Amino acid sequence: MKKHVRLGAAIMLSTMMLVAAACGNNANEGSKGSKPASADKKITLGFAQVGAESGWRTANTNSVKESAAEAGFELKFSDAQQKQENQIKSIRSYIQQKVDVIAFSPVVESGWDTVLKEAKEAGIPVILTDRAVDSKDDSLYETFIGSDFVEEGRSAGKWLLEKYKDASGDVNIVELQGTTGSAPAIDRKAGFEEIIKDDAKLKVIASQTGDFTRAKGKEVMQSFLKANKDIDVLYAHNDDMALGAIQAIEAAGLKPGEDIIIISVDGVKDGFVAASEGKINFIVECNPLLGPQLMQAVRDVLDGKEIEKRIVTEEGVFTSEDAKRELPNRKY
Ligand code: GYE
Repeated sequence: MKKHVRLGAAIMLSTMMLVAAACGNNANEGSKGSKPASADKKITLGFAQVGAESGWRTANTNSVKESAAEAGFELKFSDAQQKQENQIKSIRSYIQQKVDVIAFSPVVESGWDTVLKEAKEAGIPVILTDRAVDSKDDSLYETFIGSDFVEEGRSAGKWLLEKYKDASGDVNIVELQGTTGSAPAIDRKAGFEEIIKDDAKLKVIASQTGDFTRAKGKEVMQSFLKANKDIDVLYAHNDDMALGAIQAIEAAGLKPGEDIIIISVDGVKDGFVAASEGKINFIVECNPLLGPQLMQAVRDVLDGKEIEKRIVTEEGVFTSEDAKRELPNRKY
């Protein structure tokens, strides 16, 4: 007993010493360093969002707005309705308004150099969130915060490869691509193809864009079903398109998740509901909650700190069973 008391006291003492040492360090830092630049004035952040095309996007917008408010930043927010020209207009207006930092999620990969150069000449740092640009000159932006979409496509492909490894005969796959020319559509397609090419019986028999929306997902799936008698698998680049497709599959008298195996990407709440009902078989998560990392990056850039050119978000994968367990915890 006594021994325990003594041990406890020793632990407490060393903890106190550690805490004191840590406090001492902070105090030292405080006295020698000056206040960070970002603490001097109210920071204005201009954020040019893609649109409101999906559950993922809504969660992403909320995360940006909430985190900006928490950080005490003034947020200027615009919704480009999935049109590049609208995003370019917003970025130009942020340059004119002399915001401190511009952040945006580029709707497509190409065609940004001119406006990015304008921001650079105006001395306004740019942060990319969620989607990448294909600019050769990476001095045009400070960092790109977002998921590894190629890896997401690979995860989808790996699950399918494993599922059909002992099957005989062709596996006919239809693919609903995201917005044409967008980083997630290009990369999720490429990652998936890279994996499934190892098994000749896995065949993509039709692939078309559904623009990341439910309405388009439904419409394109209807045409896939009309044109193809024997669809085994649907690979949808996001949950919303998968959810639209599920309506088309059910309307055609088929059972989603059984007659047609469904894989999607994102992991928003509605996707999880469908997965827990067995209608989606596999979801690759893509985390939309980028707000906190973005606000940190804004501060770091303004404080002149070194910042990684690429900040990758962490995410997981979920089967129908996992989705059932995880559903009560999904916040978005
Ligand atoms: O997967 C999709 C959204 O860029 C990662 O955009 C994002 C994608 C997301 O519309 O649902």
